[in-house]
Amino acid sequence: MREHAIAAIGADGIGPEVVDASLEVLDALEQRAEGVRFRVERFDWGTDYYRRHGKMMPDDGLATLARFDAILFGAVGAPDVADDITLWGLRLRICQGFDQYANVRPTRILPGITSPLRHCNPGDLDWVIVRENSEGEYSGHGGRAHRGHPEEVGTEVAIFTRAGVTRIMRYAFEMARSRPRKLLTVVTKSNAQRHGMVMWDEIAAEVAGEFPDVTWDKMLVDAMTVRMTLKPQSLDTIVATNLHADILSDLAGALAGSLGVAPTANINPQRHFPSMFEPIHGSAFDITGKGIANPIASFWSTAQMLSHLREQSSADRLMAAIERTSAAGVLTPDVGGTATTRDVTRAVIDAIHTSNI
Ligand code: GGG
Repeated sequence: MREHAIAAIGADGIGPEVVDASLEVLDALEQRAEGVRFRVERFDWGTDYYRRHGKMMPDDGLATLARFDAILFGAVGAPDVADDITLWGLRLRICQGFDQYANVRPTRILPGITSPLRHCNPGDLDWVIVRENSEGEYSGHGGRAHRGHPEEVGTEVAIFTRAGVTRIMRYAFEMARSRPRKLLTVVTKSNAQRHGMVMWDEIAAEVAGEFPDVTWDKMLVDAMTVRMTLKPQSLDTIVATNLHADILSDLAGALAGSLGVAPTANINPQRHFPSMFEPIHGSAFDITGKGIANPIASFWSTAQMLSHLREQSSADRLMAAIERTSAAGVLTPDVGGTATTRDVTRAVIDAIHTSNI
């Protein structure tokens, strides 16, 4: 029996709704697979926890999570608590504490879902964005002085290290090499940011020497938004800094139909720590509790988790079930349908039970 310990943290807004749906799906996958068991433990950390305890998770939260094989996460953010507290107190604390330096964001137009791009066929948009997930603009360095005075100053320092840039470039080139087109675009802003970003470009060129079979090019982040919109088929694997990739992947999700279908994996490639899987979207307070959150991003993230746990046949079965459900038009309102979270979850579970994969 292969047993995997999964920590489930729904956290805020629609996070618990989509994580609960994913756990039902995981249960169905366990029933279909031979010799696999998912031992799930739920944690009530997040903004409600913060309101009760003054912190987003307990002080020994990372030590608790370290005992698990993977983390399934929902979303953070609440209207009445500052976003930097909720983000740094939970999601970034886990990403940085567990050195999950590679954030992997696949984007595809699923069958039955329409891209807002005119003339864009499903095969024209098939990308993986690799987001540097441990440093850069999210290093947390900077400060404030002379608060409230006219001469107040605030600094936000982006830190790029040779070690950090080299490892994410290697990860991205490996990812590009594993895909049929072997094509990588390195996103930069080295025309205006002339220190860290110039080093980023230099290291990209150095690492490229280790991957002669991968074709690569370089794009300024502003021009990249244009290329993603007008020539989506010219892209395949993309690597960008923490902030650039955060922005570009929201655009990617929208171009694929909705952020409601956009998954992400926060990976510690060395497996020294558990990796974390979550939808790209945030807590979406405007639709919380209405039962219409799109669970597909969380399901797809669950498929990423299964691949990471080396349960590839369950991952394939889940992706096939998601595609069968979207192709059949069982879609939530964000992608033009009238289905509820429950309807989509039931359809995916049915597809898991009846598939021949
Ligand atoms: N599930 C993703 C999530 O909760 N994101 C909240 C957020 O504000 N993220 C900002 C960021 O990752 O840069």
